[in-house]
Amino acid sequence: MTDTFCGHIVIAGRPNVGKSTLLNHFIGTHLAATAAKPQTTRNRILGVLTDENYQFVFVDTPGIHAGGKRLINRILNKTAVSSLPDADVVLFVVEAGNWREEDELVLQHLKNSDLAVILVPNKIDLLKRNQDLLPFIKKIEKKYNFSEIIPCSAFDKQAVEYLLERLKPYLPAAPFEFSPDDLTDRNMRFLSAEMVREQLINALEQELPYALAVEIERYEETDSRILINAVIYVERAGQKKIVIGKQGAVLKKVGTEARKRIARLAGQPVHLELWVKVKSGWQDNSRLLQQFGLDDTGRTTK
Ligand SMILES: Nc1nc2c(ncn2[C@@H]2O[C@H](COP(=O)(O)OP(=O)(O)OP(=O)(O)O)[C@@H](O)[C@H]2O)c(=O)[nH]1
Ligand SMILES: [Mg+2]
Repeated sequence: MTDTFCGHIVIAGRPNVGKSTLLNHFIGTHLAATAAKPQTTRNRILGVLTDENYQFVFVDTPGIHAGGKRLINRILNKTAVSSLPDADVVLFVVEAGNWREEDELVLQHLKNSDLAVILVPNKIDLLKRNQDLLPFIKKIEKKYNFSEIIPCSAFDKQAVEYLLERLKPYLPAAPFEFSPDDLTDRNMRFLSAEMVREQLINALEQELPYALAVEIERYEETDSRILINAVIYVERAGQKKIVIGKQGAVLKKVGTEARKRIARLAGQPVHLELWVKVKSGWQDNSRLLQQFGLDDTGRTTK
């Protein structure tokens, strides 16, 4: 007999609904990259929260999407869908009041998997009128036998705590999978690359973020600080100019912000150097995708 409870909560949904933001608020740390543009998350990332005898293992996934024709799109979808069978419960995150075709696509995958699914209409703070929530839920609840429907705003501490409480019954009696101090399965190398990519997405115009990949070439811990060299890969020479910005202004801003975030995560000062290189067609090149931590089996490689 064990007196601990531990389970996997897979956070799934179309891009940009707030999955990674929810993960970060569940664990109380800015671990996963978030941005106001779709397809920010590219890998499966675990976020671990241990609360007395409960261990929640949250699984953040890329947004399931339609339309993208490149190899990277297939990999992102595969990574998300292949995470589902591991779930003790799925949080199906949607945007309150804004049901789209891609939500329907996610639902199809959930129907195929026959899992316990909690529907989470997120971003309720953005609803123009509170009374719009109920008709939205009424429309969606018929589509699947949802275990529960729990609307929330990822920025609302009370709502997030309430969700956590409601998740407890789904965690099976089991030994802890991680040490109670662990926050994630990912190492600082991976998280550093994500923090750089996040700042790039925030700094750049709509289309460019898709063309970016970040690789950590050097990660070295010295007595006084961590030394990191990161390479930003773009697809075309013109994009390199944009990433660098006038007199290096964009790159400088990205570097400053990313360095702060990495230092906060590592709890140590960081020296970060950024380089930009062109690798055309990397989004369709399985060798390069693998090099950047993505592979076409949907497995995460870094
Ligand atoms: N107003 C509001 N914005 C939110 C909420 N949750 C997330 N956001 C914002 O929505 C945007 C997308 O959030 P992400 O967490 O990156 O979304 P995601 O579902 O992980 O997106 P992908 O990784 O692209 O699939 C960000 O700008 C967030 O700040 C919320 O409850 N309310
Ligand atoms: Mg995300």
